[in-house]
Amino acid sequence: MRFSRVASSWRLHTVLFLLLAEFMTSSIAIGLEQSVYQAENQNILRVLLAVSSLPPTEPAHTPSSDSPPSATPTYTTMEANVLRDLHCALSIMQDHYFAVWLGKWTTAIDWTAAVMGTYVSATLSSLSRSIDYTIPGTCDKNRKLDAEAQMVEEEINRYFAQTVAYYFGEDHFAIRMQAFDDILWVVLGWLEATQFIENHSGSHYAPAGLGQQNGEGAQDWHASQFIPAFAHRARIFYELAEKGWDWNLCGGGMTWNPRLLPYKNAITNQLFISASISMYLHFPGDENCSPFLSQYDKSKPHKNELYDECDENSRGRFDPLYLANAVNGYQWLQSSGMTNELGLYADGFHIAGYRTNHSKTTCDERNEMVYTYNQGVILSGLRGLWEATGKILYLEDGHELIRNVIRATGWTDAKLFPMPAFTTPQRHQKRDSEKYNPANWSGLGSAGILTEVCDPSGRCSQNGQTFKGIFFHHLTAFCERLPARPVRPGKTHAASRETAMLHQKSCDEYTGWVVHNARAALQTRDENGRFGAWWGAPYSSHNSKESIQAPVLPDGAVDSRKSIDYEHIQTRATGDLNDRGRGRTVETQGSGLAVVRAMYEFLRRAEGDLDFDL
Ligand SMILES: *[C@@H]1O[C@H](CO)[C@@H](O)[C@H](O)[C@H]1NC(C)=O
Ligand SMILES: *[C@@H]1O[C@H](CO)[C@@H](O)[C@H](O)[C@H]1NC(C)=O
Ligand SMILES: CC(=O)N[C@H]1CO[C@H](CO)[C@@H](O)[C@@H]1O
Repeated sequence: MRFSRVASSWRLHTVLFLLLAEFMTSSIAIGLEQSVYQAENQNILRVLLAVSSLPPTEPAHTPSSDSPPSATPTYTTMEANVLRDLHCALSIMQDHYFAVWLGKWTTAIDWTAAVMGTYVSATLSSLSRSIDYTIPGTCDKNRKLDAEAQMVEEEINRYFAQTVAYYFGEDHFAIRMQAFDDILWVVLGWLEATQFIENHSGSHYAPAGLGQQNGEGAQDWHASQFIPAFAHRARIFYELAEKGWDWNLCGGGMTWNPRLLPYKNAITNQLFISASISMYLHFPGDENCSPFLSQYDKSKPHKNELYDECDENSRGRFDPLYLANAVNGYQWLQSSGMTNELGLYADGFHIAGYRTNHSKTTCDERNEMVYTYNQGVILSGLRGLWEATGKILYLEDGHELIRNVIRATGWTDAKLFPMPAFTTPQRHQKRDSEKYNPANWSGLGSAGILTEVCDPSGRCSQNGQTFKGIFFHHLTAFCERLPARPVRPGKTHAASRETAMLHQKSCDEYTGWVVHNARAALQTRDENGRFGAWWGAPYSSHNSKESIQAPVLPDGAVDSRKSIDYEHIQTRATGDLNDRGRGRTVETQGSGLAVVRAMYEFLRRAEGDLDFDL
C-alpha cells in the first residue's frame, strides 16, 4: 500500500495532469485563481463553443461566445455551456425520436429503447444535481422558487412524464422471451429511474416537518408514486435473468441465450454483475407478488404455494443473494480468461464440439471480437462491488480496464499517468509505441476517439450504434465520488480519505480523454443538432469511401453482436460521413447524450476537486 505517499503528492499530480491536457489549461486558472468568468481567459470555453456552434436558425441551441451567461450565476461559465449541450442533446433526442402517444422511441428496438430510457433517467439526475433549490410546500406562502429552479423543475417533470409513458409503452411481454442480455438492460433502466426519483425527491422536496410549520404542505415529489411500479418491473426481469446462470458449463457464468448453443459472453455476464449489485444497493423492494397474486385465494385455508413462495422469498434492498450473485459473477468472469493481450474483454466463449457432444463443458473457443460496450458495463458493477464489500481490488480492476481502453483508442501513455495509487501490478506488458501511433487503429479507436469497428466504414447496425454511449454511461457511474460515510452501515462501505482521493485523482486523469471524445461527438451534429455515429469522422482527412480504412477484425473474431449492418452499406462517397449507412438515429443521439453527460460530470467533479481541501 502506498496510499499515504501518493496522497501527499496528489495536488501536484492533478496540476501536472491539467498542464498536460491542453484544453484543460484554463480551468486551472478558473479553479485556482479566479472564481468569476473572464472572457479573455476561457480557452476551454472557446474550444467547446467552437464545436458547439449551430446555425443561428436554432437560437435555443446556439451557444454564443459573446454573451456570457450572467443570468446563471450558480454555474461557472464552463459548466453552463457544457450543461447547455447536455440539455440540447436530451431535448433533441426526446423531441425528435420519442412519440409520446405511443410511449416509445419509434425507431428503437427493445433493448436499445431500454438503454435510451436509462440515459433519460441518468441525465435527469445530472440536471437535478446541477442546481440547489427546495420546492416550497403548498402552504409555504413566504417563499417563491426562482426562475432558473422553476425551469429545471419543469424540464425534469416534462421528461419524467415521458419516462412514465415509456413504462407503459415498453414491450415488456416481448422482452421476456428474448436473450438474457436484453432482459438485463430492462433491470438497469428501471433501477436508474427509481434512483433518480429517490434522489430528486430527497434533494429538492422538503421532508415532512422540515422547513414547514407542523409539516403542513410537506411533500414527496409526485413521481415517488411510480417507484413501486418501476421496482416491480426491475424485480420481474431480474428474476427472469437469474435463470441464465449455470454452474455446469464453463464452471459458471451466465448463458447468453437459452435457445441457442451455449455462448457465455462478456455482455450478459457484465450485465448480470452490474444488475445484481445494483439490486443489492438500490432495489427499493417489491410488495407486488404479481404474476402470482391472482392465484392466491384468501378464502382457502391453505395458501397457494406460489403465493407463499413469493411472500417468503421476496427480497429487498441489501438482500445477500444479490450480493452473492454479483461476487460469483465477477469471480467467474475474471477467471474465465476473457481478456485479450491488450487487457480488453473479448466477446465470449463457445464450447468446441458441443453441437455433437453435449458432455463437453469447457469454454475453449474464444471469440476475439472487441466491442466498446464490453469494456463498459462491468465498470458500474465494480463500483457497486466495492461499495458493498469495501474491497479495493474492485476499484483497481476498474481503473486498469479504463486505462487499457483509453490506450486502445490511441491516447498516448504520456497523457495518462501510470497507476501509482493502486497496488495491482501491471498485468500487461509495455506496448510498442510505433504500433500505437494515435493516427492508427489501436484496438478500440484511433486519435484518442473511442470507435466501434463498424464506425469508419459507416456500416454500424442499430446494435453497433448503441455501444459507445453505454461505455460512457458506465464510466460515469464508476467515477462518482466514493461516499465518506456508509450509506447503510453494516451493509455498505465508506471510503477512507486516501481511497476516495486516489479514486478521484485517477478519474480526474481521464477527464481530458472524456472531453476529447465529447468534443469529437459534438462536432458530428448536423444542422438539427443530431449526433452522428462515428465521432472520428470530423477528424478524418479522408472524405471518400475508398480512402477510409476499415479496421481489420482480429483473428478469430466473429461479429456475434451483429454490430455490422450488411444491408445498409454506405451509399454516399463524399459529404457528411455520418450520413452513410443508417445515418443519424435515436441510438447515435443516445450515444452523443451519454458522452456529453460524461463530460459534464467529469468536468464538474474535476473542478470541485481543485477546491478539495487536503
Ligand atoms: C464427449 O466429451 C467428453 C468430455 O470431453 C469426452 O470424455 C467424450 O469422450 C466425448 N465423446 C465423444 C464420443 O467424443
Ligand atoms: C500509422 O502510423 C505510421 C507511423 O507511425 C504512419 O506511417 C502511417 O501513415 C499511419 N497510418 C495511418 C492510416 O494513419
Ligand atoms: C437525497 C439523495 O439521495 N441525495 C443524493 C443524490 O445523489 C448525490 C450524488 O450521488 C448524493 O450525494 C446525494 O446524497
